[in-house]
Amino acid sequence: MIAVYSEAEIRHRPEYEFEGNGFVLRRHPEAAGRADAIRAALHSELGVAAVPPNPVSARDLEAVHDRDYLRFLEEISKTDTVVGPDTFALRGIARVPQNPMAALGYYGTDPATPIGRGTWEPVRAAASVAWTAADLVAGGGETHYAICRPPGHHAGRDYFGGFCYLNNAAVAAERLRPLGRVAILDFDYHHGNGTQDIYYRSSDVLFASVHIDPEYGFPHFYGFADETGDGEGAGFNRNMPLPKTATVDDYRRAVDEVLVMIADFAPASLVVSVGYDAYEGDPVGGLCLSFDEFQRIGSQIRSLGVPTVLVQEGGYSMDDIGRCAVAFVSGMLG
Ligand code: OKP
Ligand code: ZN
Repeated sequence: MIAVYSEAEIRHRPEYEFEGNGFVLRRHPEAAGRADAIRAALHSELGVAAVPPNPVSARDLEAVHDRDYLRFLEEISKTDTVVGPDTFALRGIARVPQNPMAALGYYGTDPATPIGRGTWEPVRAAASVAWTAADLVAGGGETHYAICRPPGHHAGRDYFGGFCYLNNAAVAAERLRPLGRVAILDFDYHHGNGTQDIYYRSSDVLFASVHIDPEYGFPHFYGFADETGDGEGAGFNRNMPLPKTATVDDYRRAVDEVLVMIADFAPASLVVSVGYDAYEGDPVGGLCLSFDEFQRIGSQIRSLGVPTVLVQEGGYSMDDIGRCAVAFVSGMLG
């Protein structure tokens, strides 16, 4: 296994997120050092070495994202002050404001996802990391780890939100798609609404996710069990929402079920949106998963026997994400 990691990722430094409960700003949990903590732990504990990415092309980004959205992100990232949406377009508003401060509320889903000078470079670096790891998997049929930061699974074709700007998992999936059917397994604590949305009408890319019940947790409006795909994609989307009180057995049952579905789908390759925020000690999520449970999930995924790109999403315990990653990867390596 090779880890792909870019030193540019650390230059994304969101300072605050808006918390509705209390109407206050609080310290942003998507800490700059997250990816490097994972890189360092994988290297020192498991001897997994990290390589830098090759830059993702505009064409490969446009396979996932809307061109105007990409242009908007790149331009607004040049701003000197940190900016974010404060007025949101609801229910299918079609007109994109000319004023970039207003357009933020068209393209953004929440005030937890700030943009400032230098956002574009690290965000693009994370997409490059995902693309490069997928390229290595495509070339060698092995499993590799894209240590992406910021995460990507809440970003859609033309929107950012939930700490995400570009959908790294979809960038990886697009690199693998020409080789045959792609399954995406998302076990981040939060539902991967952006990834679901990108592939909702596709039958050659299966999206399956285990996550907190959206009634209780972000992204609130997506991730319910009755979202099963649309048109040609009907039957190729699977959501397993779990209550906050879910036990390890509940979690295992949900994972078992999506793994059966993925095995039946017989994908040529697999993308895993890896989140460590269902870890019992996570400050943002915090479900019931221990280190051992991450290892177990890793070995279950390994037993699918499919070449896999691991794409980093959430996980916010700076004390423990390294250990979560080591446990998960030791399961993946067998
Ligand atoms: C990103 B990933 C604050 C709500 C905003 C956003 C969570 C984004 C998680 N009350 N929370 O899936 O780990
Ligand atoms: Zn998450």
